[in-house]
Amino acid sequence: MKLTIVEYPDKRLKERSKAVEKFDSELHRLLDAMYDMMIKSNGIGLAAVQVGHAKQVLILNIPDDNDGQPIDNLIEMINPTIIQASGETTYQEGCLSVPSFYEDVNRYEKIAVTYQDRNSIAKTIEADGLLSIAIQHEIDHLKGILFIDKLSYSRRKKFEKEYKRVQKEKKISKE
Ligand code: QAP
Ligand code: CO
Repeated sequence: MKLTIVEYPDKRLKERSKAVEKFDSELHRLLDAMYDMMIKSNGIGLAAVQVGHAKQVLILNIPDDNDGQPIDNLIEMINPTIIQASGETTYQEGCLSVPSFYEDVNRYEKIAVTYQDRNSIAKTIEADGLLSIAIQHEIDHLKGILFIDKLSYSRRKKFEKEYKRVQKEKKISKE
């Protein structure tokens, strides 16, 4: 399966992803291809809508303290729902669909999430720290929300200006 990253301002990123009903080999192929794409792109999280599949599928691979990114840390979530949330935290987020831009975003500190794994087995996970932030970021993708949608009006304006400038530079350097 060949995948490409959908980048802002592509309208497909605003789509609401649909619940997965079939836990078949096609879903497994999508998950495997998403993992390859995420690692190749130096990402720690990826939602299916970011590779053009508006399905409630996301993967996470948070690095360890010693900076490695072991596959043991891979979490695959199908049809996730946040069932508990508490506290507040701020983190400078980025996104593979909004390349080269990072900005502070407020999130819940701790969450509990129910989801299904690739074999449709129901799971519950409690998360804090970077994993909690990453899950919230990826679940937002399933609702068509990007981290830049959560910025204040003035920071969003600053983003639009800077992003357009960088996109223009990228275009010129390709010519
Ligand atoms: C979502 O983001 C996330 O701009 C995952 O040039 C963000 O993997 C989770 C990336 C913040 C937790 C905290 C971004 C790679 C990767 C870029 C990513 C880039 C190269 C972003
Ligand atoms: Co993202």
